[in-house]
Amino acid sequence: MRKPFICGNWKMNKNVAEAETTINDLKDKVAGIDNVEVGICSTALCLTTVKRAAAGSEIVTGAENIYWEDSGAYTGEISAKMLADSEIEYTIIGHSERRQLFGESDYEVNLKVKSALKHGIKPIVCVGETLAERKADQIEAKVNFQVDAALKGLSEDEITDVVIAYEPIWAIGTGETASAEEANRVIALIRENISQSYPEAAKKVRIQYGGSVKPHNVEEIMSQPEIDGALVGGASLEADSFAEMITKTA
Ligand code: G2H
Repeated sequence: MRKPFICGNWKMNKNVAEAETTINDLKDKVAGIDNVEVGICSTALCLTTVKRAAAGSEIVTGAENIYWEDSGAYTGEISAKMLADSEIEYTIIGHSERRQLFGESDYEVNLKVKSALKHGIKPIVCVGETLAERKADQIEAKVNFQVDAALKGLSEDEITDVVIAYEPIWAIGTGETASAEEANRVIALIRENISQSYPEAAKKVRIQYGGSVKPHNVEEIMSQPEIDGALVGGASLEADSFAEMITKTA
C-alpha cells in the first residue's frame, strides 16, 4: 500500500555539469521501474538542472533545506514557494547535519514543514538519536519527541504527505548501520506514536531508514515490513550504485 521511496541526498556535492551527467545516467538505468519512487535531493544551485535532466523519467526532485518565509530579506535562503514555482516535489527538513552544524531547532523544523506543505512540497523530515542517547536507552523518547515537534499543528491529511527518515546520527556517513531489525523496530515505534493521534495517517505515512545504506545492505533493509524506503547519501552520488539499490528494491 505504501510505495517504497528511495531518495538520494547529494548533500554539498556535485557541480551543475556533474549533476546533469549523473541524472542522465540514472534515468537510463532506472527506466521502466514503476514500483519504487526514485528521488534526488540536490543543492539549490543544481535543482533546476536536476529537474530538467529528469524530464521524461519518473525521477522526482527535492531540495535539501528551505526557509519558512515565502520571500523577503533572508539572505542566502530559498523558500518552499520558490521550489513550487520550479515544480520541485520534495524537500529534506531537519537533517541531522543541519541540526548539529547549523543549530536548527525542532521549532524551526515545524515551521519549515508547515511552509513546505502550504506550497504542496512534500517534506522528508529527518529524526534520529545520537550514540550517547542510544547508550542511555533514549532512542524512543528522542525520535518521538522530534516527530511530535515536526508534525505539531498539522491536519491528518497533511501528515499523509510527510515522509519521515529515521537516521541514527551515529550511522551517518560512518559505514555503521543500525541492523535492519533494529531500524525496523524503531520505525514501528514511530508509526505507533503517530497512530495514537492520527490513526489513518499513520497507515499511509512513509518512513524511510537512512545512514550508510549501500548496494550490499539495501535488500536486507528494504525487506523489513515497516521500512518504506531509504534516504541515501554517499551511495547516491554514483548513478551505478544508486541504480543498483533501486533495482534491488524494485
Ligand atoms: C545520512 C545519509 C543520507 P549516508 O545522512 O541522508 O547519508 O548514506 O552517506 O550515511
